[in-house]
Amino acid sequence: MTGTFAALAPYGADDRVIALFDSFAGHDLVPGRVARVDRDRSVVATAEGVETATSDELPVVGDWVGLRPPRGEGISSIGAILPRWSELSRRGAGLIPRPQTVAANVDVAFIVVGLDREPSPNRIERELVVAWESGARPVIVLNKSDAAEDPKAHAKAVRDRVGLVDVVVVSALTGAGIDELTAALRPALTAVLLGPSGVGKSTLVNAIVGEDVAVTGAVREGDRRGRHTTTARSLLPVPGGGVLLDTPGVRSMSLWDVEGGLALTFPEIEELVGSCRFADCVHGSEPGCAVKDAIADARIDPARFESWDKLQQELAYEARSIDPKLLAAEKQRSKAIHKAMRGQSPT
Ligand SMILES: Nc1nc2c(ncn2[C@@H]2O[C@H](COP(=O)(O)OP(=O)(O)OP(=O)(O)O)[C@@H](O)[C@H]2O)c(=O)[nH]1
Ligand SMILES: [Mg+2]
Ligand SMILES: [Zn+2]
Repeated sequence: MTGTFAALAPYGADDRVIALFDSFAGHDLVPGRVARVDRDRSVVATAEGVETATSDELPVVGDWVGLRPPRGEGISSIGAILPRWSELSRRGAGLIPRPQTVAANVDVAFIVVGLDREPSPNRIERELVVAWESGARPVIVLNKSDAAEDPKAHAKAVRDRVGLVDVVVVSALTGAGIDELTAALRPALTAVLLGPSGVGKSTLVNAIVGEDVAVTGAVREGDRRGRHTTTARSLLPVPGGGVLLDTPGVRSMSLWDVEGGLALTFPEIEELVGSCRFADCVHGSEPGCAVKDAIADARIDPARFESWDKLQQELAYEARSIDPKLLAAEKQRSKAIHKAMRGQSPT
């Protein structure tokens, strides 16, 4: 790798990125990667340094783009957003359901948990679903091991619950376990840090990078919640290789179109749903339910079933709110139920 792309190696340029530019960008465009988006301006890292650019179509952090240099005075504009190999999306805010992509071209998702509070397996599973759906490989990072009485017990409980996903126990404060995170990174690999405010995402970034590149903030005394210190998503090169994407903590990740992520997070359940006697089994009290049978034989953890069921219902709700046909079918069904119930009432 030489020239332009060698200079972009700290931001994750490698052979796959070169191939993308060869196939999808004109040679008059300057290669760069979006390090941050500020309203309608993008901060783009190029071989020459970091510059601000305008664009018609807004990219997201992590996008590889081709910049069109300014004519005369003014600033560059984004002439091409290259195809993405992974996309982290959620349901956008607002009444009308629509997806919002928040980051692109991420390879690993560090799902950060603070051990200064009781970890929530349901929350971890929700984040696993979003991570798997994006195309990134999830790693669960149990941070603040120094603040937990028995971090090993927490790790065991989480491992027992999530199955085959990697779980690492670290302390951004003391540095314990940080080498395991660094080992998960390598040149050209981009890792996003996900998790609620206050779990120590930015402190971890600083511990991995080896200097204070991200601003951190104390949690509230009472409930250990964070104060939303990080306000923008930004890419940060790691000196030993790899790129980190620090994100602002969100209270809860709203789901958008995550069937694939759900299947990868709960393979043992999704494997069985096709074997229920009724095709539309909701795994309640129907006879011949393969899922309920598996729970009865302890082949499925009931807590995981409950977590899966909740996420599944949330998805179905979203789907109904956008698909008029589904909505109509649901109305028909509840009408029929009401009618049947009226028939049974002892008036
Ligand atoms: N005891 C202990 N405290 C930690 C550790 N890591 C982070 N903290 C503290 O937790 C608080 C929150 O850390 P941040 O890194 O700002 O958390 P964040 O996840 O980036 O939060 P937002 O940016 O608000 O989403 C700070 O007071 C950190 O010093 C750790 O390993 N042990
Ligand atoms: Mg932060
Ligand atoms: Zn069933």
